[in-house]
Amino acid sequence: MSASRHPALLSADPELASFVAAEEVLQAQTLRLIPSENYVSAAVLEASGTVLQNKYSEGYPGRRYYEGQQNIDRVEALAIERAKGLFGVDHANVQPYSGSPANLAVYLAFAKPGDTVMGMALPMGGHLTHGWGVSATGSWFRGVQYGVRADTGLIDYDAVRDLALAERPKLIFCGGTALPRTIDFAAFAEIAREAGSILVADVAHIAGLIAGGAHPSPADHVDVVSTTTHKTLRGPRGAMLMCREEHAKAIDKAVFPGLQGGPHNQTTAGIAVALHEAAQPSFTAYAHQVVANAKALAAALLQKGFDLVSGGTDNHLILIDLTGKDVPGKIAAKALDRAGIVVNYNTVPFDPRKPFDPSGIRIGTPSLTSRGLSTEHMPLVADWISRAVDAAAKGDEQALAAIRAEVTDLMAAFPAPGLPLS
Ligand code: DSN
Repeated sequence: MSASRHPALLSADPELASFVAAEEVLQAQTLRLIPSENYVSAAVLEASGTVLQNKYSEGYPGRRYYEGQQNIDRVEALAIERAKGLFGVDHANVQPYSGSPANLAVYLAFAKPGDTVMGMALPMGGHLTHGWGVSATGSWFRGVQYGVRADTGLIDYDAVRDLALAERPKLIFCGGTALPRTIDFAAFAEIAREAGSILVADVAHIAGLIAGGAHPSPADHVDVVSTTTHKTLRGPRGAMLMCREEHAKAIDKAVFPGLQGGPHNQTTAGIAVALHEAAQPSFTAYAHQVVANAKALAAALLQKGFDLVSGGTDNHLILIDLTGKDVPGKIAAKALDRAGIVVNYNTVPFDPRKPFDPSGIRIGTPSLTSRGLSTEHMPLVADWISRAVDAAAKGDEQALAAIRAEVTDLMAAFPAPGLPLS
């Protein structure tokens, strides 16, 4: 960070400013492969740090509990209209603070404590808030969970249907955090209809791909679409709930006053900008490039002898099963970090190891695609990952340092959106 980038911060709080500056350098110099992260544009960054921060706005546009909302109403209404247009939905609520509160609002709208709810098990690729035991959603509700087939790593829709018909859950969640394959929303809709359940598509990971036409849309199939705004969608840290008109009141009431207080207006503004950006042809190209890069990276990793859950990817995400490499996920992830490649360790389906020390690593291509890397670079990325995992097995810190130098070199040629340094 230069003094001119955040001069007021630098002068008021040099210590904190130095942490931000260090993070800017880290984000510029490293190859960021965490599939739920991205780089927002300078415009999104600016919109997220405005005087909109100074307002309290409990309520909704035109129906607030505070005066002085002339401009805030316009900001929120714009974000809502853009969300509806981009995702083809009747209604959008842009106030959820993030993905977990958004999902909790769905429970509040449609279920009572103790009701049965159904989602994908966390170790199979689901999300905590889909009824997993350690989450409030799994202790206040009775969570029943589906998974993937051991032989294919794919969702077994017949098993999902059998479980849904046996349990008749109030809510069924589809989507998750470690799913490398296309979600068949129509199949889930048929199952939910038979079981009499409300169907929720949690598309947090793939919202940008949906917006860009690189993944089928759930809009015509599900009751509620829940998404964060900061992953492939490339907005600020926030969330949205979208639904058909018939559910609009229940959703709005659940978000406010059911669960939250005043919306974070500065975030709403950043979401509005991100939605505008996501409606441009360049974003369609971006979304397709994310998938093309992930497929090319998966192919290159397979060539290097890696075992990938489900054998590859249809989207932005790849789940590497390191069982055959004799390097567990956490050791590999930490070695990759030292090599300048940022990933997260992750459970793989039927993982014999514990979640805090699992067998896999999860990677994805949203961030590197935002920097302009393309399919031609993916063999090199796979080579770095392979060399780093080998180095981790041997404890070869010199090899990791050599990879880090190569990574820093390449990243310098691909400036990151929103960052001054590269
Ligand atoms: N933490 C998010 C992810 O990394 O996928 C899910 O909430």
